Amino acid sequence: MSLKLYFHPLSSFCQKAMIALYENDTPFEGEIVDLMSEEGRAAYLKLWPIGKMPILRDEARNRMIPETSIIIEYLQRFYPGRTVFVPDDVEQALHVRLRDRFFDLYVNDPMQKIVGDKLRPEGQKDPAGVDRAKSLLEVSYGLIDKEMATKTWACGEDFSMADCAAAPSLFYADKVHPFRDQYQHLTAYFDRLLQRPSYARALREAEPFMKLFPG
Ligand SMILES: N[C@@H](CCC(=O)N[C@@H](CS)C(=O)NCC(=O)O)C(=O)O
Repeated sequence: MSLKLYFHPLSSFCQKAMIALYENDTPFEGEIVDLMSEEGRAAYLKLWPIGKMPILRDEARNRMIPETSIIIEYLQRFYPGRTVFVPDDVEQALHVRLRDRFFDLYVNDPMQKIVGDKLRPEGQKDPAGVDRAKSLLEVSYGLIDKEMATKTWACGEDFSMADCAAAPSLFYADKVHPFRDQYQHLTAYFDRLLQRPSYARALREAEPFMKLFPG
């Protein structure tokens, strides 16, 4: 098999890449990375010294691809399928990339800040940083809610890379700073994401690890 994904099923960014792979039934081998163990981390740092998951190895093309948005664009280009993650049309493509960045930077990142803080030992917590992250999530929720009043998926009628970014980030964001009930269109969108078979599968595979999620 040409493609190997180094990942952890619980990780939101790894789920983003898995959704893209599952959308098009792209064959790949998964290797679970344990960044919590010293050995696992050291081995992973040899592959990608930045130490962020996931990373995609393409044996056929002798490439290592980090960064989920680049992984998805790579899949689109070299392993295309029925779901088109980034449209050919230049303006539509920019819109998808913007929405993808939005979910990564303004939902996933603040969510990770809050989760990361829960894992910090007493005395090393950052309440001001957590407050900032929650404020940012509020702004993001409001913007997504408005946006989703007229759309099925993040960029319109077609599922795209932006939806791959949205599903896992919203799932965990709702756990640490709930949006359900307060944001009607966002909630309806999130419910559609939960029904999407590619994400439902990623979520099912994360289930056995969910007890590791703090809080
Ligand atoms: N910009 C990166 C972010 C990846 C990322 O933050 N991954 C998290 C897991 S969800 C991670 O590896 N965290 C481990 C760490 O920071 O030590 C991407 O899109 O791939």
